[in-house]
Amino acid sequence: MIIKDVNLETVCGITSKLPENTQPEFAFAGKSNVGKSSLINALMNRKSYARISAQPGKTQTINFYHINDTLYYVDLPGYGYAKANVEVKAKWGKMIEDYLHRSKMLKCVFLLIDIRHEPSSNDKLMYDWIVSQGYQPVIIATKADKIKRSQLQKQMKVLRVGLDVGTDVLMIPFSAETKQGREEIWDYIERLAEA
Ligand SMILES: Nc1nc2c(ncn2[C@@H]2O[C@H](COP(=O)(O)OP(=O)(O)OP(=O)(O)O)[C@@H](O)[C@H]2O)c(=O)[nH]1
Ligand SMILES: [Mg+2]
Repeated sequence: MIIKDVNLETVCGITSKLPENTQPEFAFAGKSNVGKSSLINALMNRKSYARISAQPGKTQTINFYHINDTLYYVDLPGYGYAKANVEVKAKWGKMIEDYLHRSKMLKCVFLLIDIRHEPSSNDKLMYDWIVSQGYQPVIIATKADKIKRSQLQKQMKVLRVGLDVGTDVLMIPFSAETKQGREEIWDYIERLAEA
């Protein structure tokens, strides 16, 4: 995908109304700090257009990035951010649920899981919940640069077992450092956007 133009078009907080976009949307979900904003930056060919932080809980809104005036990347707030208070956490959860439930243009949800760790109960809940909303999530195994190449297959298996998904579910290892996996994700998005 050639990125000609990116524009943070809509930012939705807990009280904002969600946009009614008419072009395909691709959403990125996953726990706090897993690398959602970093992936979106890589997919936009921008270093830091989407805000990234070493501190979890950076993205606290739903951000719609308009790409080439043809499709949207949707950066979701991370779940399981321990420091947020219960009320805030519940509101973020509701916001993500509302979005997945209501979007008419959502083509695919990418669920990001850190390649180094066994999926948490929240990851599993999120996976099952996305499925229950009628979407088949694509798993992105993030931070692939943090493990040895020789460990890659083994760690992918750990994610599959943890989420209880077979090899029929697409899982793409990705690194924002090396950009491993970026082309594959772009190709996938392009294909769905045109479909
Ligand atoms: N080594 C390495 N670090 C990464 C990678 N992706 C993200 N990080 C780091 O992980 C931290 C969190 O990245 P973000 O992209 O902000 O994560 P997020 O999922 O958007 O987090 P929230 O907005 O809090 O939900 C930052 O310090 C990033 O630099 C990766 O592929 N490799
Ligand atoms: Mg973020």
